Amino acid sequence: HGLTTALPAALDRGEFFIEYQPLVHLGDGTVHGAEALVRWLHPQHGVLGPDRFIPLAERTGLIVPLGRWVLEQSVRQACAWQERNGGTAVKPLRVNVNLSPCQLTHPGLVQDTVDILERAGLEPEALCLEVTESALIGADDSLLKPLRRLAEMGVDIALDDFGTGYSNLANLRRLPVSVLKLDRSFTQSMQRFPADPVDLKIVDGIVSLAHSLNLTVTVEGVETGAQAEQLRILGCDTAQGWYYARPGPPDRLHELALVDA
Ligand code: G
Ligand code: G
Ligand code: MN
Ligand code: NA
Repeated sequence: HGLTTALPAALDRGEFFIEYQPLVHLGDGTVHGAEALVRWLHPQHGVLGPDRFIPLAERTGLIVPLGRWVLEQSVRQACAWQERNGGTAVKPLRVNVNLSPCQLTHPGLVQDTVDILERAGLEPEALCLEVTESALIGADDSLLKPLRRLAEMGVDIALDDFGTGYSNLANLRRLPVSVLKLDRSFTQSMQRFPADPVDLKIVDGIVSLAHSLNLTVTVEGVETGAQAEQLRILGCDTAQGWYYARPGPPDRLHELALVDA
């Protein structure tokens, strides 16, 4: 109601902003890139998280222009990081952007993405698009085709929230994904040291399968060093969570990356 009617004007008025949460390599702790997470600075209600307005934006169709805006900002930000890091030993920083199911079915997705990358001058390999597992459940070829085209260009496709309910491991081989993002619930079960042996086996199995399919594994929601260590031993590749950093302004990522250099 109130928020829904205010949404379109909010985009025009520039009330949305993006925080970035770092992704680090579990092996050496260096920064790999960051996930873009959109927020709404509402004039009356203050900062609203995506859970408060993304569902409304999806229902009203605003998610298409909003998602395009998030993608453009994030791609430009990745370029800015790379330029500021030019000449240092830091590997090019990458950016992850969430796509909602409505954006997947929108016919402009591939061309918009190509245009945004070209305008900014960012190599496609520096972009990762995150799609939830549930969005691809039972996906037919028309839905997978744009993702496949983006993957062929070099864009990484990540399966977000992997392992939350619908997991169909056999389905993985027909999806054009290159990254599995293990859901936070797996990380939470690594809280105790040693973790529950069954949970360890499940994560171990997922990581082995992912690697045998040439997928990299990112873990979400890492809050302690013990979790990071167990997930590193299990072979997970990259990690994200409050243990490393909360979502924050773009300049913080640049500082973290330089500290690692
Ligand atoms: O950090 P946080 O509470 O902001 O994220 C909550 C959820 O909102 C995450 O699951 C994330 O996937 C989703 N989200 C954040 N930014 C975007 C966005 O730009 N587009 C879409 N579709 N989802 C987003
Ligand atoms: O895309 P996705 O659903 O994964 O969005 C990440 C969500 O998880 C955001 O809401 C973000 O604020 C939250 N988050 C990120 N790191 C942590 C963490 O270490 N612990 C917990 N509990 N939540 C986290
Ligand atoms: Mn995500
Ligand atoms: Na997620």
